[in-house]
Amino acid sequence: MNALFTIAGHFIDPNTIENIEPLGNGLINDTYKIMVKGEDNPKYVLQRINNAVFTNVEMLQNNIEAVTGHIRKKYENQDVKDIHRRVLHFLNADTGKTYVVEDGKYWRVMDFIADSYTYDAVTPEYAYYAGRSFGDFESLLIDLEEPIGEIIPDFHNIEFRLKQLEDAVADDRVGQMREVEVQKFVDKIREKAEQMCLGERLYREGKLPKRICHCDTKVNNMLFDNDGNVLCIIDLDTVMPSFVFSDFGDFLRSAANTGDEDDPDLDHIHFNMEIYEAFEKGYLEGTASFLTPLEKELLPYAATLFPYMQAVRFLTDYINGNTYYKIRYATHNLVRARAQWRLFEEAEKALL
Ligand code: GN1
Ligand code: MG
Repeated sequence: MNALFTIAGHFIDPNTIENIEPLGNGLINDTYKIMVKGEDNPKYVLQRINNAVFTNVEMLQNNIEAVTGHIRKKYENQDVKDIHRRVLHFLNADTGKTYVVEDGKYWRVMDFIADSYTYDAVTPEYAYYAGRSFGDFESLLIDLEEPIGEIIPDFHNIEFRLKQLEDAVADDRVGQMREVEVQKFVDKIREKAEQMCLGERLYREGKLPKRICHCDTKVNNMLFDNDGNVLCIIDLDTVMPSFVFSDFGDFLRSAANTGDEDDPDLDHIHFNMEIYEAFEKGYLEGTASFLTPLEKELLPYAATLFPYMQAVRFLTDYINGNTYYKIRYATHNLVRARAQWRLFEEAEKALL
């Protein structure tokens, strides 16, 4: 714990810190809440940025500051109340930047938003608000002038993800390709590949735009208040130019799944159309000013693309020997991939 106090001390007076405790369940970064003396609620969030995943932390923080700054300015002009609860705010460190490097590890601190809640599952009503909020988020950023770097190149490019899978299969670093299930899994993925690469083809034909998207719209990346209103969009690391499919598809990948992302019991996994419809309604309202007919038409495709892509990514990591996602047991990525594949099949049944 002492090491964490020292790191936090670059951002705040270390003598005020009471305790630093783990927070949340992200698969990439490590997150903690900072309790300060004399206050019941946590006051700050301390986060270690996974710089194996986000290799350009300078660009990462520049992106986030551009995005939060732009949204904050708009809220100020609209006289929005409680702006500090609606947009993330990162603290400056004694280095003059919003991050510090200690022993090759990167850290940042943001304000904790008290009396806020995250959920791993939502009702249709909450899904509607979420759709509206992610739509508004894209809409707020539509006129952002500062350039936003592609922080993880080809992050949601399914052709690239399939190429990574093929490379993993060819390398077979840890011998997973001996498993018949894995071979068959790869074959099933290949059979659907052409169909799922539709978005990239349309992009090359100049028919599909990229917009500034959140790119990690899992249900638990949104804070709600006591009354179920959406407070704030969090986890802004992956904000970058992408197809709007990213935000639409990734939300439903988590929210419309009646099971868990890593559910070992595939019978739990169905695609909840009520959630889909509620989210779509909100999302179409939030994006009404800019979404093109083609983007709208392809929203069902987006909802199938994301479980497909996530199955590809989890399976690739499994074949590579689990170097990317945090795992809790040896076959965790395979279990996740199976669950995402089932969700893909269920989404296809429901939507296409
Ligand atoms: C990762 O960090 P977290 O858990 O919010 C991943 C997403 C995946 C997700 C799967 C940078 O997000 O792309 O969809 O896990 N983020 C990165 O749960 O790879
Ligand atoms: Mg997250």
